[in-house]
Amino acid sequence: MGGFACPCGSGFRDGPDFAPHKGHLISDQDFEDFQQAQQAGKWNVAYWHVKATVWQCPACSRLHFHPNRDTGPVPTFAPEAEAAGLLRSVWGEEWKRSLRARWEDSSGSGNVWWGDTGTKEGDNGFVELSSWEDVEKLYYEVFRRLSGARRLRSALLQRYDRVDRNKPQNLHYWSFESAQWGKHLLLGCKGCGNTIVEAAFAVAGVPLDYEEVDYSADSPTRARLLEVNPLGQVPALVLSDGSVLTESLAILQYLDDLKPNANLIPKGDATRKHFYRWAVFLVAAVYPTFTYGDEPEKWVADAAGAKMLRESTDAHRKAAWQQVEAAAGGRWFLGERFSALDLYITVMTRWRPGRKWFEANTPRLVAIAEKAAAIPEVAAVLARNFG
Ligand SMILES: N[C@@H](CCC(=O)N[C@@H](CS)C(=O)NCC(=O)O)C(=O)O
Repeated sequence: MGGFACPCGSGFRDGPDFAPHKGHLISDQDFEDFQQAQQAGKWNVAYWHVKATVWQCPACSRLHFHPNRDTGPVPTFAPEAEAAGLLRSVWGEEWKRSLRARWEDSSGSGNVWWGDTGTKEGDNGFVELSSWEDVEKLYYEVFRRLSGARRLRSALLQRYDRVDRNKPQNLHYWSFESAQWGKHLLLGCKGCGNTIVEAAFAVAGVPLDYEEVDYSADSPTRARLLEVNPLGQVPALVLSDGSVLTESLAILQYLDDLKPNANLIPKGDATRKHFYRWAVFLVAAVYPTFTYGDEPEKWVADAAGAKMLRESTDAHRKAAWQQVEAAAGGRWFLGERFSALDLYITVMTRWRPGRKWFEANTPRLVAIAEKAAAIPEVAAVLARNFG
């Protein structure tokens, strides 16, 4: 939709983004379908329920009603009384705005925009800039002002570097939904795999509620754990919408999506593939040695078989750790950069076969674990779990 010729004689444009003279109508009969699709994150389906897009002529307040599924002529409705601003947000000036900033190394240009990009009054803006420092400075200035006043919906700072002009680095991302972080609930048991997740949330600065459960067969909290994770394992994370995430790596990936700047998972460089290789190795090769070795009698009927299973999983674990040791890059597992792998190592080297064995056989992993344990946020989590 480009421009409108209003019967009043004036013309106006469809845009710009978040124009205060543009709105959407949904039939009450479709409203719950719309909400349901939205909550499921199916934005295309949700938009399908928008019955019409409506524009209000800024000169005469006439409404131009454009049914979304009908290409016929646009009906217009003239008000009988003063009717300016009908399509503005119900929150008035307090509406939650988007903030976006982008910079392109190749063209040496960038811009920052927030709110209604076409309106100069109020806290809205579109500013073109010719230095990266200015883009970054203005972005954070507006970010602090709008988020402080609770008038921000989402914010994104992107830089298109010369290496890959089409793929921006997302340098800062924030959303209103992810700001409601207090609602994450982690089910875990002291010193178990949830410690890795707790440490990652602490490093990312995302608050976490915690519920202690015991996964053993006769425990009074097992029923509660099974309700959340039918596999009976921790960590299990309950999100604010009630949905559940299990599997430590899936949880870390989710957290990394929420807080990309926490640098838990490398993005856009060569270490990313090594991160995934060794993270999956830890959860798929090392972790199961505990699943089948912790209580071998769960898996094998006779005592001799159970003893053998315990011994063979212990031996297999040691061999797997030697491979991890051989691949350790230096300061951190991936070399110069910290990642969530260092948190896995920090926690898992506190499990069997015990610290002494790790010190004797995997000194590089122990050094990484000690360095990570000195990060104050990690230290607090370790003290709670192993102290
Ligand atoms: N692949 C899972 C493994 C989780 C796991 O094995 N957790 C242990 C505690 S550290 C557990 O719940 N064990 C009880 C069981 O497997 O029944 C992950 O990465 O989160």
